Amino acid sequence: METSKTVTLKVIKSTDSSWKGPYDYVQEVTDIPSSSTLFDVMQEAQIHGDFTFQSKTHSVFGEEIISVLGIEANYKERKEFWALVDGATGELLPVGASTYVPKDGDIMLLQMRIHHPKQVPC
Ligand code: B12
Repeated sequence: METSKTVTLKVIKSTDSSWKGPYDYVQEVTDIPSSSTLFDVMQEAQIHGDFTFQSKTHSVFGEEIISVLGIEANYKERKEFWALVDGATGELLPVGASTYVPKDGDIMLLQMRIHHPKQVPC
């Protein structure tokens, strides 16, 4: 029997803000299967709330998040990317949205960040 979980999705649109907030958007996604990936959580949030996002599929790493709440990351000109962040620690998730499986009660932060080539994991 599969149990369910609750995951909170938070968004920070400005590259000037700390991962601790203030947040531009917060949504609790409840009653989803415990096997749900972050990508599943985001799709669910899109169905039940005002959350929107776009992604493209990479042949190896799965879904890459390219825009959130209508805002596209401009990597070419500004080295911006939509970072997938652990909302409890501020650390980047080690894998992409369609691979990462958040635990019950987790906070997942989507934060616009500037890419610094020496950071981990990329
Ligand atoms: C540079 C880089 C980035 C840059 C890409 C900039 C650009 N547009 O050129 C930026 C900073 C945007 C980036 C972001 C992320 N990355 Co990155 N990235 C890399 C790195 C170091 C090199 C990629 C590359 O240029 N390859 C050469 C080109 C010719 O091949 P390519 O397939 O066309 O490359 C594209 C993809 O790699 C894509 N891409 C980069 N990272 C990711 C991550 C995911 C999940 C997806 C779907 C696509 C993707 O961007 C490249 C250019 O379009 C790789 C390490 C590696 N060895 O591959 C990690 C790597 C691919 N990234 C990784 C991760 C985890 C991420 C993030 C999820 C981190 C995070 N927590 O936010 C985010 C993506 C978030 C999102 N929005 O979905 C992991 C993926 C692991 C996995 N099994 O899922 C890798 C393997 C690093 C690692 N060893 O952990 N990344």
